[in-house]
Formats: sequence, C-alpha cells, structure tokens
Amino acid sequence: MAERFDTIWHNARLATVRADLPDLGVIEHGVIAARQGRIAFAGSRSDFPTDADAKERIDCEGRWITPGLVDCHTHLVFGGNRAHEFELRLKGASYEEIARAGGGIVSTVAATRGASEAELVAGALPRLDALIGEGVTTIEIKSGYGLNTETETRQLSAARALGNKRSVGVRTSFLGAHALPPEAEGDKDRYIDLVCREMLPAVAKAGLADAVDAFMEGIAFSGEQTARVFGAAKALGLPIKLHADQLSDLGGAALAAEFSALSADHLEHTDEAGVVAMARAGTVAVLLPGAFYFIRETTKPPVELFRAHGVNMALATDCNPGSSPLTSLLLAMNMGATLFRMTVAECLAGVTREGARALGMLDETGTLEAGKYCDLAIWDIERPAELIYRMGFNPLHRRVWRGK
Ligand code: DI6
Ligand code: FE
Repeated sequence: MAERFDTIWHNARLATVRADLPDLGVIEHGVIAARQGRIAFAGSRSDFPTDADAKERIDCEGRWITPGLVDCHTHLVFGGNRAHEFELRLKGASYEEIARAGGGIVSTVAATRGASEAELVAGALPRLDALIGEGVTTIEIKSGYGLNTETETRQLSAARALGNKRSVGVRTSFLGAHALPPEAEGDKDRYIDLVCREMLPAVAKAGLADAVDAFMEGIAFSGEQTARVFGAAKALGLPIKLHADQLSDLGGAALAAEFSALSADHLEHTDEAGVVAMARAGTVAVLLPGAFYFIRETTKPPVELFRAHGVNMALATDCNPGSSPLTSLLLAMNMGATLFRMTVAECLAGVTREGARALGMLDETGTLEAGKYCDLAIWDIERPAELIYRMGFNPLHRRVWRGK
C-alpha cells in the first residue's frame, strides 16, 4: 500500500544543514513529506516512493527550503524602550557609563515592573511578528527585566503566552541575575541569595523556566556569584546558559563550560583557554553581532579559535532595548559574515542547527531530517548565500511550523 503523508513539498532545493553532510547538506531535487507535524521524509526525489499519497501536495517551483530559523538568544519581553539613551550615546556617553549612572537595564526594569502581563505581551508581539515574518519557528525569550519574583514570573508568563498567540516554539530562560535592582542597595551577594532561594525556585515550580542564564560582567555579577546561581539551577535540574565575556574577560566561557552549559553567549573577550574549555564541554558559542554593532564594540569574538577547536557557533539577535534592538535574524547573519567573517554555511547553521543545539533542542528542530518537527522556511532565492548577502530584504516565501 502507498505510504500516506499529510503534506508533500516537492520540486524544491533543500539546505538540510544536516551535521553529517558537508557544508549546508544541499539536496538539489528535494522532497519533504510531513505527517502529524513531523518530517517523515526529507531527501532526494529519487529516494521518495513514487506512489506516495498525501492530503496536500505543494509545488515549490524550484525554491529553496531551509529549516525554520531558531533565534536562540532574545530578551523579547520588556516594558518601554531606550531610544532616549540611544540619543545620549550618540552625544558621547558609553553603554557602561549609562548603566553605572542608573540608566541602562535598570530603566527597563522600572518600565517592565509597571507593565501588566497583557501590556508586556502586546509590546512584544510586533517584535515577534517581525522575526516570524523572516522564517523564525523557534525563539528563546529571557526574563531579567523584573528582578523580583513577581515581575520575573510575569515576564516569563508573558513569554509563554506569546507562544500561544503565534505559531512559534517558545523556550524561556530565567535571567534573574541580569542586573542589580535599586532596592538591593548595592548588595550583590544578598540579591544573589534572593535569586537562588526565592526567585529561581518560584519560577521553576511554576514551570516557567526551561533554562537559567546569568550576566557575568563587571557591571553585573562575578564568577563566584554566577557559580552560586548555576549551583541552584543544577540542583533543580535546569540547564544553564551564560552571558560571558561580553565587555571584559572574566573567565565566563570557562565557568560556563565547567557547569556543562548549553551555551556561552557574546564571548567578544574570551581567551583561548575559555575556547578550549567550551570545546571540551560541548558548549555552543552564541555570537550576537547585533550587540557588537550597536554598542560599537571593537574586540571581536575569537571565531578562528572556535573553528580551530571545534566549538559550534550559533548566531542570534539578542533582541533587547539597550544593546541590540534588532528584530532580524537575516540581518544578524549578514553581520555575522561581515563583522565576524563567518562563512555562509556557518551563518546559516548558526540560525538553524546550532541555534537548536544552544537550546538543547537538536533532536526536535534545526535541520531537515526525518523525525524532527516539520519547521520550514521556504525562500525565493537562487542560492543560500542570498539570505546572508542582502541587507534589509526579506525573501521569505512561506513559513511552516509543525507541518502547517
Ligand atoms: N547583555 C546585553 O547585551 C544585554 N543584557 C546583557 O546581559 C543588554 C540588556 C540591556 O541593556 O537592556
Ligand atoms: Fe543578551
């Protein structure tokens, strides 16, 4: 009897991004078949059963199909915006100066605390829609603008609500250790106690955190404080991620690796020892060229060392109001190539397979392989490099999430 599928996409060129195939894992005369929201077949038409049956057949007319894009590092949910701070920076103030003067993250915290969950959702939706409009099918969203149990919970719950409002997979990360709130009166250790003893257990109990992140930096938390947060996360069985070595080298990459983090993110100032530790631990390097560009960072992440030591590299928007108000993963790829000299294959893998790996979701999405969710982006392009080379142009033809 003929095999039955829900949908077949044929006459397509596939960039499967499979890890076991070279470069982008291209299949020229490709077919994808889906059943119950999952990929049942992704390969060459010559290997596809000729008598296959489907409820729906879609002729892709030679278009390219890639895995649906994964934005594995965003702070999508927040109150207000920081356009005013941007103006101050244009007059000469630095990101760190503004943060130390009580602006920066803390001003977004005030706006976020003042917003209801419905307002947070409404504010984030246009940003989410911009990402979805470019083929994003999975997004990670962090808390970190609440900095108390009530508001961190509200932020994460807004993130989950976004996943119900749109056809997109949402992963949440608890980032209570993002900045010191004003009421902590400069006592970082006491605040970290609150994060470990109250905030983290509360969001974990409510099922609102898929991972735990922290900001390890001079203007944020030390290695010792970060390690305490990680210890608490591990005790609850939650995977970890880290904002590491963004503005200075405090050994964040090595600390993340020591705790077997899924990813260490930013990494502009990471040294070779940190890279080696990440390679050993299998920790993904999440590179965030939007933040690098927006705060006019000049030290680049050690891309050649990541390559040399076999560290997997992902790319993400870091969408946030202060250092990366970016809602385009296509532009993040262009920046990854232009600013960090990543190759076309590295950029595309960075927003698909490696993004999924950085979220611990490689078994579910990120490549075109049977068994994974049928998350696809179908593009009006002649070759994959076009996705990366153009700036501010969106060639998305159709997006498919879980087979639909
Ligand atoms: N690193 C960043 O680039 C963002 N957070 C972080 O830990 C900045 C967040 C902000 O400025 O609001
Ligand atoms: Fe970030």
